[in-house]
Amino acid sequence: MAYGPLHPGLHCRLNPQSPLRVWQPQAISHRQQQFNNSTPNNSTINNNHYLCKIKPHNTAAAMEHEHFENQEHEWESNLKVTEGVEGPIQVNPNALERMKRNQQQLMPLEWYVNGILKGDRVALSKAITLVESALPKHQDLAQQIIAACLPHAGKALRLGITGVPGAGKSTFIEALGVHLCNKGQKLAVLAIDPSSQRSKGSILGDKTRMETLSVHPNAYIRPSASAGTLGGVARKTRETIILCEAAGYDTIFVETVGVGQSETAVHSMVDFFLLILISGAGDELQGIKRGIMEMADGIAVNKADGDNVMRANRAAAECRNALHLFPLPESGQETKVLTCSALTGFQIDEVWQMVADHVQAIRDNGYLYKKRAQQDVQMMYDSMDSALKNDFYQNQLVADLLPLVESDVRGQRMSAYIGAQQLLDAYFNILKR
Ligand SMILES: Nc1nc2c(ncn2[C@@H]2O[C@H](COP(=O)(O)OP(=O)(O)O)[C@@H](O)[C@H]2O)c(=O)[nH]1
Ligand SMILES: [Mg+2]
Repeated sequence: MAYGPLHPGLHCRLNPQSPLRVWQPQAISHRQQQFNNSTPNNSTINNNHYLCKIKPHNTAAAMEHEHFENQEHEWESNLKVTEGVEGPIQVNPNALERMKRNQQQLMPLEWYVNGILKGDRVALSKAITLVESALPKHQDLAQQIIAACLPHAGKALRLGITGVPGAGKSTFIEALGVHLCNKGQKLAVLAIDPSSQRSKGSILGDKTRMETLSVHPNAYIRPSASAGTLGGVARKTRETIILCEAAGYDTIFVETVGVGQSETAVHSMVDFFLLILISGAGDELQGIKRGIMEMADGIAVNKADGDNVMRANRAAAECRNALHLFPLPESGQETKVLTCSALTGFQIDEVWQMVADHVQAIRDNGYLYKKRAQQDVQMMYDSMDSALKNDFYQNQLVADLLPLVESDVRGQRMSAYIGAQQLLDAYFNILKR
């Protein structure tokens, strides 16, 4: 039996499988107290994660302890756990069943379209659920709704917001969003999060950060689509933008929640791409990919409050210097850098002015239409890519062959290229038949 001296007078054996390897000092002293009060010789603590044995302090007891230690013992818990009592059911199971049935029940096309055009949130939410659904019959209906809504879409200002986790994106959205909604604008907040299948949509957690905004009558916050690949999520977010615009939302925010390529996806669906930065310990621009700086139409150095103001100003100056090295963006507009504080509201209005001025300028010089046309074409290619990929992977023969070929490639019995070619040949032969 292996003991480790984790605490004076306390020897402990950890279960090797246990994820819990850290002792909490209060817990130990409490248990030691328990031992001193109630157990003269030996005590074991077993909470399923670890087995622990407390060594007595006096010599006589210690000898007895040694003797005891040399014997094999069944360890028992001295933590008495009273079994819990199952609480009453919170929701009427019949009502839950009914709700599920209602959710799955499809309404006629006109119900969705008329509802959305009237700005009805229930119709909008249900239509977005169809857009996000993987069921073919839901997808069919969703596409019809989108087609009917398309002529009424396209009028909103679409703002993409990116930045490392913790930069203050959600707090910024709350501050700016409430400001805009109070001025009478209608705002929809969406998030793009390819990782949300695991995290179950982190914007849901953010809803608590957007406390005022989430209950504002002019705001509509929608957790991100949580299905599968980035391509799929991006397509669904684009389609959701169309529905929100048809429902009368004149400002759309899309927040990147996931990391990595989601920036590119958001960039491909918005009019203005705002990068939110925070000042670090000197090397402000370290770790920010040049590509993201190049994509940004404007940069806000957030958390310019308290004793962080100087650092934020310095970070903004460094950003401006770095941007001088980049060529002028295709929009013809220079990338501006401002400092702000989402927490105190400092310069939030100025950041919005920067966005509005930029969008007005590209509307005037015609770049906005070119950009949106490019984005639509990109959406077409993305849709084809994902449809082709789906068809390939859903093909039964491919599904049967794939594990065999993969195992051969993994075992170095076949080159990766030949493996791919064999699968593609099998698929193309079926198509030709
Ligand atoms: N001091 C200060 N803290 C901020 C500011 N904006 C956000 N925070 C804090 O930074 C943390 C992360 O903010 P959050 O909005 O969740 O960041 P996100 O991950 O980019 O969405 C929270 O604890 C916020 O309270 C700001 O302007 N100043
Ligand atoms: Mg957030």
